[in-house]
Amino acid sequence: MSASPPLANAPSLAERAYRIRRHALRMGEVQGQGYIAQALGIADVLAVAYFHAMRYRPDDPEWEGRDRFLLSIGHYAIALYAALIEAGIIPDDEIDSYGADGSRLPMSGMASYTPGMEVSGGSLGHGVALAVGFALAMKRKKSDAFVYCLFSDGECGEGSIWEGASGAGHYKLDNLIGIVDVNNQQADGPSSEVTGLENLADRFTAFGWHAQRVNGNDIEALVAAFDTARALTEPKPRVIICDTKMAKGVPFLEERERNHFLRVEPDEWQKAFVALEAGRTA
Ligand SMILES: Cc1ncc(C[n+]2csc(CCOP(=O)(O)OP(=O)(O)O)c2C)c(N)n1
Ligand SMILES: [Mg+2]
Repeated sequence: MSASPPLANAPSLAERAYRIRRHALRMGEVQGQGYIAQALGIADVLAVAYFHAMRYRPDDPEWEGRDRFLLSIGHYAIALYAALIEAGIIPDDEIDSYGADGSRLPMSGMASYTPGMEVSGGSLGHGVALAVGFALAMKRKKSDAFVYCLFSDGECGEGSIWEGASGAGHYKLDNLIGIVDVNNQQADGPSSEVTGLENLADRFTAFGWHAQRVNGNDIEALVAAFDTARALTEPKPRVIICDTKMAKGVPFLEERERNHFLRVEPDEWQKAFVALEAGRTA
């Protein structure tokens, strides 16, 4: 099974990642603060997922044959909205409504509000178990679609993640691809200090998964990892553990410590857009 071939003159994955970051910054500016550093950090992963790996129809987000993308970390909604805007599933002009009453873009992911948002989030720890249910259902329907689930390093401190991981291994869910964002940050400080990140890949292998660990800000490495995960014939769920840098692409924000919930002052936004543009490679 392969994703659609790239169109001639289609933007490069690096350009997609740049645009995803820019959409996220624009949403961040609407509220002046938020989970902006996470969105900048995960943009390369989302670019490869949405513009290299996944099958979907932008004009028909409910298309039955689509790959499912489950966002376990509801606070990363800003990142997924940015990818969905870039994918043409959400119109660009909704950015100004981000976080407002009645908006389709609430600050935490809500499945019933937003096209392309498969599950609601907010309470951490549920995505992997939900993905197990989705993956089992897809198998029953004889679908060849994949179920992707994005969760986070801090979230791996939730026991329910490992209950889900155990179930996925038990049912040999080879249609499930987990993606872990390891930015070594969570609400209370570095994840390596707060809940520990030791032997993360080994933990998944012990539960019967195929595990890869990659630089989540290296597009080529991500393409190879997604290709491997999709092409594998072993009857196992797969996980791609992605080491990312918070606020990637905006150096003065990358340097900020404790950027779990980032406040950017009104006079800093222009500087952020300029810094992002300066690093544009495509
Ligand atoms: C069950 C649950 N416990 C606590 C929280 C509060 N909370 C919101 S984000 C977060 C940090 C989670 O870690 P991670 O996603 O790695 O943080 P980030 O990388 O975004 O800084 C916490 C504890 C929550 N949303 N749900
Ligand atoms: Mg984290």
